Amino acid sequence: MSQHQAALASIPNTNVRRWVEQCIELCQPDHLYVCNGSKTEKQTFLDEGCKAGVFLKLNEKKWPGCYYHRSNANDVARVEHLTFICGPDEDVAGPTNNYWNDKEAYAKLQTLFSGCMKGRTMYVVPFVMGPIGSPFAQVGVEITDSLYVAVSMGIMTRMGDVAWKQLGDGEKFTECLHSVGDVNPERRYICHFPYDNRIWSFGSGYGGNALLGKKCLALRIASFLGQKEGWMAEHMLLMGVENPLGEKQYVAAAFPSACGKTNFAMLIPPKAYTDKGWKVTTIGDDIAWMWADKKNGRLRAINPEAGYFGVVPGTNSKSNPNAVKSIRKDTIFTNVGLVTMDDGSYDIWWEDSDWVAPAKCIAWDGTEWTPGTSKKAAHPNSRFTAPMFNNPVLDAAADDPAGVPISALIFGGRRSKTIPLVYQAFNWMHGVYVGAVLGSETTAAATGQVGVVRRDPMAMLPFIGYNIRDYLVHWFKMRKKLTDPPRVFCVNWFRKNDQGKFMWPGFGENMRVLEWILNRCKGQAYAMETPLGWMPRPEDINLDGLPMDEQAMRELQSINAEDVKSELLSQQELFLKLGGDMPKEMLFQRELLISRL
Ligand code: OXD
Ligand code: MN
Repeated sequence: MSQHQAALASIPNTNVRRWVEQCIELCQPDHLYVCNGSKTEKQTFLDEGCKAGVFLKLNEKKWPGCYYHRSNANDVARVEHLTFICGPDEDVAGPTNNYWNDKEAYAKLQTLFSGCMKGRTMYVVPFVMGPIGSPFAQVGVEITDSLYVAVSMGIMTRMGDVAWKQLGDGEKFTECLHSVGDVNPERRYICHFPYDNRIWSFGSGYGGNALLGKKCLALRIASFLGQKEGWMAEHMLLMGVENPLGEKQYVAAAFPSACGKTNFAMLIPPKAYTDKGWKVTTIGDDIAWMWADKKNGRLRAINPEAGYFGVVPGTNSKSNPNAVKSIRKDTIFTNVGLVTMDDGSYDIWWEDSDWVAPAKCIAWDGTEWTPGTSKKAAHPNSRFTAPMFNNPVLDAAADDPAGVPISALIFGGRRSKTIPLVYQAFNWMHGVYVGAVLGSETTAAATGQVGVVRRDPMAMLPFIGYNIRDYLVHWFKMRKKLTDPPRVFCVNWFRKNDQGKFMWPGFGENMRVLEWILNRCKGQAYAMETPLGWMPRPEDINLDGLPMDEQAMRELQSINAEDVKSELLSQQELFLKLGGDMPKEMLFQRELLISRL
């Protein structure tokens, strides 16, 4: 116990110390280690991890400071069916979350955590979500028995002694208790206790279930706190766009999974734009915390994270050159293909990378892979964990505690029909409706049924940490605080023509749409009124250098009244789910849309 006592004494905050003592009693670890976040500590973790088989060091020349990790083959993704919102009554979870009575959840998980760290080390990982010193930064402390989690939290958050400074002798920190247990899906639970500012996660070592600062704290718990305290935690990327005059505007955008959020956040404008001096910079690629600026009534935002946890397959110099540069050093690769080089060192490979396939490699599930094998070398959800400071286009304000002012909010989904390339909502209240009914088509990777439109309100469906009724009301109510609200837009990069071909080139060319959006925010671009919202005429989007004419643009922007009526019917799914709990503003907005049609 004396080893524990010495480590405990290094925790400066008495509230944290008391809680760690309780967790020691429950989990009974052999060793206790309190992380300080230093470089030496990180290297020690990586070296220990290599000895223990948790990490493999990659070839230092090709991948400096990079490591390979493979998770259990049964543990490669978020598990929504095992993710719970817990509280004294069901209302806190609402119709879109799994609910578990808090007393029952605590009782069940206590039996699982009991003695689960015997023979293991308990890592105490203090961290800050948000730039240090920001009034919106939140402190969390994760207790975990996974070295992989401790190292990854060091990349994804501001981790270590900085958190003790941010917390001082305060009481407000999120208690995050995690154990990989025996990595058994039968004993896997991701539980959130929003009333207790607490997360208990058992049985998984996968990022979204185990790096508790990310989806669990920065979205589920934070969205609950935000509703109580009058701010917002959203599943949004944040980017800056500077025009040739040196004027900078910031944009927040929500897209459901598999719609290219990381690509958009690191977009490289077409040459015609960069030649003129346009620049795009990244603040964040996944999560935004936003509030109303008391001084001017505008929306401001920070990215609570410090790293990128991105999908690897498909990352290449065409799809996302800045991501390729961001992952070339100090990155952890999880569940990609593992290649042994001639000198015995290790390389990695993934589908749709910049490299030709190796003659053979070890696939994500640990079996041998050769080209032509029907399975993938890299799991479709294999991930990179990279520090945001690696990003060559990181925005100068990415670490600014004051955050950045948001000019535009963009919602987008994957829709092969019906939804035009871009339109602007009439106002904030209409924009909330547009975001709330956001839909996206399922892809082959995700389910057997391709092309089914799923409603994913604000791209937050799996991440709203409380009742969706109160969440939507909170969005509407934010209007009162925002005397100068951002303009709200809907985009669809994925519309197809009758031959099944994408009508818009996407990727860097999305800059052309962004230009119109940002000019609208400054009152400097034309738009026509349509039943859906304000839309650019074909000549209002810069098509210079694109093999696309105004007629093609007209088709891309066309609205078919019958299709929009079917869309309205399909939105019914969401209205039925909420039933009598649907906020009345949503019903008003739907009536307005019907009357415009
Ligand atoms: C993510 C997700 O991992 O949205 O960011 O699933
Ligand atoms: Mn995400």
